[in-house]
Order: sequence, then structure tokens, then C-alpha cells
Amino acid sequence: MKKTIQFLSLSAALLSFVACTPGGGSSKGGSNGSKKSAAEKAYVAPGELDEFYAFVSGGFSGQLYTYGLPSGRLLKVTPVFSQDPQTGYGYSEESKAMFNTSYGFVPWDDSHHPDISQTNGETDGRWVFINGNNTPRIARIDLTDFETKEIIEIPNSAGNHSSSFVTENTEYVVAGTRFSVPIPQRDMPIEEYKGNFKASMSFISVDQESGEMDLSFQIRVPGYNYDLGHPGRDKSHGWFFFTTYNTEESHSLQEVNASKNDKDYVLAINWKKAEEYIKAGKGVKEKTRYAHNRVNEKTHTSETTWKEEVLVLEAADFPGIAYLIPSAKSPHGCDVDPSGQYIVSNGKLSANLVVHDFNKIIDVIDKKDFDGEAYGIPVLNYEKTLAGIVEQPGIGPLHTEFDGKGYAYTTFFISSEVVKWKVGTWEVVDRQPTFYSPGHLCIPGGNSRKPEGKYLLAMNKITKDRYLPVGPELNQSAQIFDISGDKMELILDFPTIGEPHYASAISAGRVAPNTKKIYRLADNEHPYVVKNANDARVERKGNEVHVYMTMIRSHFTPDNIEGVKVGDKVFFHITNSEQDYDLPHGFSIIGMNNSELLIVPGRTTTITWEPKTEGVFPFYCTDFCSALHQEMSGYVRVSQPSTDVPLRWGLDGEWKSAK
Ligand code: K7E
Ligand code: CUA
Repeated sequence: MKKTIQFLSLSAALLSFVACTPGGGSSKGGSNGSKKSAAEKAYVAPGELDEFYAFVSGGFSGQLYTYGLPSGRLLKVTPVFSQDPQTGYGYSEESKAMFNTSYGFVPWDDSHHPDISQTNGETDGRWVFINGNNTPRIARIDLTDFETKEIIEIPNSAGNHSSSFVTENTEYVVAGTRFSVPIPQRDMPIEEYKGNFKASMSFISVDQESGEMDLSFQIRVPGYNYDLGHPGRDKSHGWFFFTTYNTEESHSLQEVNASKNDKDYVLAINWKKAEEYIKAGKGVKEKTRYAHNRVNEKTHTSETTWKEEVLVLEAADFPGIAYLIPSAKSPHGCDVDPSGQYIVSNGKLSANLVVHDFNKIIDVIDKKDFDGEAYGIPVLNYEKTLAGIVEQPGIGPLHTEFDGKGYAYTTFFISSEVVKWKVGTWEVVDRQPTFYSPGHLCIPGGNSRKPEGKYLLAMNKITKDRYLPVGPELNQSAQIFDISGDKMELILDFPTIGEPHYASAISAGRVAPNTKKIYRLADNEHPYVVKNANDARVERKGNEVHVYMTMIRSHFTPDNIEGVKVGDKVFFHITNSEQDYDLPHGFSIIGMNNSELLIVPGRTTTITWEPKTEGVFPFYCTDFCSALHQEMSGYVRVSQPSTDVPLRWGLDGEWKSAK
């Protein structure tokens, strides 16, 4: 009975969404004034394409998911921080180095905040950056092939959460630490946290041609927790704003002990000023060790460079770099409006939403009108920096995005809704329930000067009854709202993978035309590439057997191999010889202890296999590639170590022998 009532009330809520359709929004493919139903607005007809790419973080899955908006179709899974048995990422010899860290091989992470590269404050569709929280890292995904090209470890960081956010010309990807820790790490009593632990804000520069990252400098700040951050833009370009919590510097039972102060801070960092100090030769080069992993585009192979030092500016020692602005209690999201003037501090334990005014912040700084300091960093006055307050908009604000038309949208976790309010007058103009308890929200171009305020994607933390039950563990639920009219309208629900936190979205036209269809075989410089099937071969080096193999519809060359022994380690270096779009082949062999390979046209990839027993073992193509896909297979004969079976390989009865 209870179930029925719940169902009815949900239905009523849904009906009311449909009933209060505002219209007004121009629809894709034309500007007819006719009203569309919610279902039609999210409907992308067969053969038609979505208007936006949305890059949705995988949270504890460690990956990045690309969805189409408004359809909610999953277009791509890009493995980033976690191994992926579908592609072989993290299992293949070429990709293993991506997971090197100073903590060893780390094939998992918790990814929260994808952000798209920008030019002049607008998303430009070149790269997506995303943070690994747990073992602090930043990854770069190239949007020509949607693959992870680089992962840089962040030293002196712990819980790399207030990251990775891109400044308006992609000068930096900024990565703030969540936890404070002893820096450098050392053995010390936890109870001595207060005053002794420190935090690092990392500024990672980006090469504008190659996209390559470099840890340019770190700013050392007091030992609070730093939750989120966003770059200034336009008039506040050159600044970066972070929310803090646990300004109490508690080390235990934080739910109580980190919630005592009525106000925590927004940390404002003037990174242009920091650059000036660095140009003047200031800062200290500290010893450290971290991994920088990059894919060589010619060999499609990842390589690790070990870095040994980092340039550090102690914020308290360099006037003008850092300021603390008292703000709403325990703020979570820290969001900057498209003009760069307003900084929203989403105080999750506060009744009101606090907005600071960049002009006022600068005014107070210019007048040196400070309210004291904390650990040598000037503290500004709360009232004097205040732009306005959105009064009692909801309960538990987490994140805010902007539509570029003068409105802001804030998610409220506890009251489970998205609230639309007007920037400047701070009045609430609309609210819609979400199902249930949203975390981040995303409007295409949300973190930029030019949001494209047509759709809003809410990523909900709690799913409950939105889909057919599937046991205790449920997919998270995302919802798309049409925000082109005065009132938000829910147009689609769809399940997601892992736990999406942030997402960033961009017009399809800024990405789709630049995407690759194949890798040119002629450009492949992999040391084990086979460009001509006649050069396919097998070589023995001690107990290593190297198979130089090709794959093309619908056979492997070679497809018969003999002379492999128990105790050998077999390396299959396989080149996909195809040069047509959408023609990957797969590879797997019985008993392999890693994963299959999925190899796209023009690429060479390596997987290992260590046969445990003698016998004749089949391998096959795992991707249904042609009408003769089931024929795309072969055998490896494995003998005892004492065998005199010679190492040889063949195709169609023509055998060749190793020299
Ligand atoms: Cu709010 Cu990690 Cu950005 Cu989750 S964080 S919701
Ligand atoms: Cu190649 Cu199936």
C-alpha cells in the first residue's frame, strides 16, 4: 500500500512537470514555435545526432563516460585511472606505465571533476582534464580520439579533490588538496595536526600545442581541508578561488569537530602574482618524487618520467598571493559566474547561499582593510566582500552553474532539488525536485564565460525507485532538464556508471569534426609493428617468445604457432592492418591472466600469456568484425620444456622457422 502511494505521488510530480511546460525554447533542427512534450525534447530520432557531448566522471569507477545530450545515450567509455578489460588499457604492455606513481602501480582511482580546455574563456574541445582523488593525479584525455594521453602525479597532496579546473586560456590545470598532511611526509603523532599539517595548491601548466602538462609550482597554504575551486574569469582572470572546511583543523570525528566554526573560508589565490614572484626567482625548489606518464603518439606506448623536485611558494611569505574570505559554514562548491564578478560559496551547512563580489574583494585588498590574519594570510571581512545572499533557497546546497542568461542553478542535496535564482537580485525564480539528492549539475560551458544554457544535467546520488530494482547496488541516476524557458522542465532520466560527480559538456560541433577515424599505419613507429603481413614472425629470446602478428578481416598472420614451451612468456605484439573506420579486431587466448585486447586500425598493442600446461590452445578475435569473424582464430602448440619441437609459425600450411 505504501508503495502505491509513493508511486502515485511520483507520478503526480512527473505529470506536473509535463503540465507546466513553458515552451519558448527553440528546438533542435528548427525554430517552430510549437510546444514539444518532454519526451520529444529528449528524443533524438534514429540516425540523428546529439547536440552536446557531456563528459561525465565515473567517480569510484575511475573512468570518464561520454554521453550525448539530450538523449542520454552513452557514447564512449574512456578508461583513465582504472584498468579496463574491454580495451586492455592498463593490462597491455603499452598502457601499463600510465599507472606508475610514487606509491607503485596504482590501477584504480576516484575521478570527480572533468573540465574541458578553454580559449578566451570558452570551451574549445581540445582536451578534457580529470582528477584522481585518492592517489593524487591529473589526467588529460585527447578529444580527437577520446583516449587518455597523460597522467601526472601531484606530490605533497592528499585527496586531490579541489581539482582539476582549467583557467580561461588553459594556462593551468589547477589541483587543490582535500586533506592536509605533514609536508614532507613524516612519522608524527596525528594529534599534532593543528598548526603542523599543510596543504598544497598545484598549478600545472599546459603546452598549448601538445597539451602536455608540467607541474609549474605549488602554493603552500594552511592545514585546512580544501573542497572545491574554480578559476576566476574575465575580470577575475588570474585568480583562483577554493572553498575550505575544517578550518578547525580537527583530525577526528570531523562530522562534529569540523563543523564548529560558524564560517569557513574561501581561499582566493592571485596566481598572476605568484607568477611574478617566480619570474623574479622566488620560491624554493623542494625535493620530492612523482611520476609523469605520457603516451608517445608515434609508438602509442606510455612512458614514465620521474620528477625529483617541485617549486614551492609559501603563501604567507609572499604578500599578495593569498587571501582568506570568511564564508558560509562548511562550503562545498565554489563557483564563479560567467562575468567573473560573483563567487558563489555553497555552504552545505548554511541556511543561505552566500555570494561574494570580486570587485569588493579587490577593493578591500587595495585598502588593506583586513580583519587580522590566519597563519600569516590576510583575512578579509565577510560583509565587506558580500555581493548578496540567496535567502533560504533550500537545504544543503552543493554546486551552482550558470546559464549565460543571468540565472544560476544550485543543487540542494537534502531538499533534493535544483533551484534557479537570478544573479544580481538573488531572488529564487524556480525550483524543481530531483530524484534524488543531486550532487553536481552541469550546463554546457558551465565553467566558462559562455555557457550554452539549453540543458541542465543533474547527477543524483540516490536512485531508489527510479528504475527496475536490481538488488542492493543501484546505478546512479542522472536527469536532464530543459532550461531554455522560464521554468525548468524534466525531460529525461537515465542511469549512469560508477558515481558521477561533475560533468562538463560542449557543443558537438566543437569536437566531432576533429575526431580521428583511424591511425595511419604508415605513421606507426611501434618497435614491434608489422606493416606488411609478410614480415610477421616469431622470435625467441631466452624464455620470452615474441610474436609479431597482424590482424585483418578475417585472419591473423600467423595463425599457427609451434615450439612454445611451458614456462615461456609469450608476447603477442599485434598490429591491426585495417585502414577503415570502425574496424577494430580483438585478441584473446585461453587462460590469459590479464585481459583481451581491442586494437583499432593502424595501432600495435601487446599482451602477454604464460601457458601453464602442454597442449594446443586456440586464440580468437573477440570483436565481431565481419561475416567470417568466427573464422578469425588460430592455435598455439605448447610443449614441455625439454621438447625438440622447433619454433615455427604458419598460415594456410606455409610454415616459417625461427633462425
Ligand atoms: Cu560535490 Cu567530489 Cu565535486 Cu561529488 S564533489 S557531488
Ligand atoms: Cu576480427 Cu572478429
